[in-house]
Amino acid sequence: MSEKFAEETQKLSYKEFKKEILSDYNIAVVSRECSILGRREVLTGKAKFGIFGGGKEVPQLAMAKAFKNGDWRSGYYRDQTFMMAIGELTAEQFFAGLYAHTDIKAEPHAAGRQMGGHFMTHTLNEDGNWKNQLKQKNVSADISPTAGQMPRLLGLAQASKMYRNIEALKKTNPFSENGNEIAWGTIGNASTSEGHFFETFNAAGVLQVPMVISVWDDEYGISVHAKYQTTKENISEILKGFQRDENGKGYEIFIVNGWDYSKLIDVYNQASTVARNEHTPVLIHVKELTQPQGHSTSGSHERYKSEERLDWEIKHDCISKMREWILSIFENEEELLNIEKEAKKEVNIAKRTAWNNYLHDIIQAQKEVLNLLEKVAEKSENKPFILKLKNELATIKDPSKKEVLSTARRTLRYLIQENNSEKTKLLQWIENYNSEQLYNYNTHLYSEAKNNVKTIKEVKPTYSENANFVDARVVLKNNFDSILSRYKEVLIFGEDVGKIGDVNQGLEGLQEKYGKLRVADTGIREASIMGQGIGMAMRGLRPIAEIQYLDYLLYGLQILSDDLATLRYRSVGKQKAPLIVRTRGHRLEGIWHSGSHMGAVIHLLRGMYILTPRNMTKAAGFYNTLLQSDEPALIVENLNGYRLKEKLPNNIGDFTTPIGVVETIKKGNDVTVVSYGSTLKIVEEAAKELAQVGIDTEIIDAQTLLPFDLNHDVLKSIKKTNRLVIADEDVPGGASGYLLNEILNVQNAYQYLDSKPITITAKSHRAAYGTDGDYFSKPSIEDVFEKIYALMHEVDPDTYKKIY
Ligand SMILES: Cc1ncc(C[n+]2csc(CCOP(=O)(O)OP(=O)(O)O)c2C)c(N)n1
Ligand SMILES: [Mg+2]
Repeated sequence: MSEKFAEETQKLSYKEFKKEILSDYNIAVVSRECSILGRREVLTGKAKFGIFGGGKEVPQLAMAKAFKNGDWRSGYYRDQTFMMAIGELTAEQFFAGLYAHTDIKAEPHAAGRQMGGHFMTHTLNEDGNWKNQLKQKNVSADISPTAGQMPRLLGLAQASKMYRNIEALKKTNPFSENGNEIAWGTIGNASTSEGHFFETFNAAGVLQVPMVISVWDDEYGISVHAKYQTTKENISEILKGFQRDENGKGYEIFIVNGWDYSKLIDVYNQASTVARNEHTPVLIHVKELTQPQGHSTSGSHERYKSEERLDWEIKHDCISKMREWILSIFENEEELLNIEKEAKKEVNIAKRTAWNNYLHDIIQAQKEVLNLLEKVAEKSENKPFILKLKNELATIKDPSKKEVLSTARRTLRYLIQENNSEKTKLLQWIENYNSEQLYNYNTHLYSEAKNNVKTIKEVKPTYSENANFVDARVVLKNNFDSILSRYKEVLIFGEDVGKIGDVNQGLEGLQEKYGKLRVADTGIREASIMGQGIGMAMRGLRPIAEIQYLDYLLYGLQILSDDLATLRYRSVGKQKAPLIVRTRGHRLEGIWHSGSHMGAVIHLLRGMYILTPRNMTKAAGFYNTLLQSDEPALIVENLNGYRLKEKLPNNIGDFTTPIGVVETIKKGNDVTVVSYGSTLKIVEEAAKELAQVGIDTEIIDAQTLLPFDLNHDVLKSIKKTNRLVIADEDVPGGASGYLLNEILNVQNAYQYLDSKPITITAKSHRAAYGTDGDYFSKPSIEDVFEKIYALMHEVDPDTYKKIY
């Protein structure tokens, strides 16, 4: 027994001490039994896929002991024991997750939306408002991409720093008590090879935030040994330079074997103290862990581990080692045998109960369909065919929803010619069942709460009679000033955001005014800037995280796509992260400062709002709208718009730009032109020239790509003009392809078109540098003029004679 542990335990009575250890042992054994039976359930076909925490039980018991209410975990799929130890996972829930039970009461971790092993706790009430995070243990919803949990971890930890150090945030709140909360990260040894790990690790060292990262080291990443993963096969060894010392702040680094229960408890205690009190980040390298069942149910580890390694794993199994240790102290095997026997029983019962609960409603649905089929068959000319379907369904012992519903739907084909009350009942049943499943599988991509973004009313900018025209960046700057003074939880950060107030001075002077924490420079590390935003937004703050140029969003795009954009959906509306991502893009110079890859962005970021303001007043209005609600969004400002003149509104901070609403910026009768962002200026110029030859365009600013035109105003315009042109700077078929689909298929505008709809886009390659590079890469005024003119030539060749 280690010294510290002995000291701790002296405070407990012998009885309590023993009780706690045996209770821990019980959790470990229950967890292991879940893994063993879980694998069997998959291999016998009752569940689709299994990834379990076998071999990593003991360190998780220690982590759970140090984990306090208000703390956060951002981890990965091996942490079932930790979840059990903090009281947030029962064996029954474990199996409900494995079977994908869609009732969130039975399966609180994802209501079946995520594969087992992906956990969360609920941070939102039914109405979408925050719960008190200080009264619970908080687990941010897991994702599968390796190291994808790291960027968010940084933000979760940084929130504590903000709450501790920003005066205005110190008031009582449901997120933090003086920044005492730790963000605990877990990651597999192999996943530390990912850039996200190193980037986050460095950033947390710079920021000095209360973050404790545990590396569960089992020497493998699926079949690939550490020698292919990690320099020197040792992550703590190569991270030694991060150790804090007399030369500067850094990390506290611990190394401990994963089977050493008492040492682990010491280490986690120390880590907790350092991180909580000093806000120093900590690495705990937990070595000598195993994977007794292999990586997942898709393979077996005998394929890639040597006999010798397999033998070593048996000897170093953390539960066996813990058992040896307990016996060396208490010398009573009887108790342990009893715990093991009871655990087997308990898990078996939990498994059966979860299965029966999961099946209950499906079997009920099966019965209903069998009944309905029996009745429709009676009256149908196709009786034998329907009865065949019915009998097939009846023989399925453990039906899936798919089997039940598809039988019902296929039956309808035999009833096409018939009309009777039994058929109506079957139709009704299908409709009801579909809408129930719609809730189970298709809701919560965006907020469904009362204050969702779409409900925020438009407030137009207003102007004094003698309003000044100013550089457009001043509109933004004044608006950010107003935002920072109104919303104490707003934090703005990114590369060059602090000292110089961003590369276009949209935040000029605001760091001086609001301090280095609220308007902050960051390192060049887009993924973890996004992570800072996600994590802090999960803890009640309102981060505005800047990506310097739209082109560099790609570095942060994975985490936005996999983590932020899926958060509401994967948590079934039980978690949110209302992060605003600010960037600037479209037209300027060269391959990496002219990006307008909006098609790529909108398809990867469903779950966020994608806003493309045509000027800075519109952009400012979007920030104001978003802050009145709680949904994540990306705002793309126009890179070439900051120095253009805009009139300075006199209701800065109050005006809003509505989301999902287009704006007609020029009325016309001949052709509807839909565009957005920088391209609008080109379109407007072309429209003037087209007017000179008698072509009357109607120009519509899409304003928001996600969502697009909820009121179907474009359709109304097309009903008048019967012609459609979409113009943007993305690649052919990019965002223009998306808009075309929205307009033709969602709004059903195809039926009002008298001409082929056309798109005017940039070339497929990226924009070449310089004025001429731009001219030959992106749509020009001449391109827009000529394409629209050619369209009108086709309509009326006599009036609009060929140019070429
Ligand atoms: C980005 C990404 N690449 C690949 C995978 C597939 N994958 C899942 S787990 C895993 C190995 C992870 O090993 P390690 O981090 O050591 O964790 P362990 O499973 O050993 O606990 C891989 C390659 C993934 N989920 N995400
Ligand atoms: Mg591993």
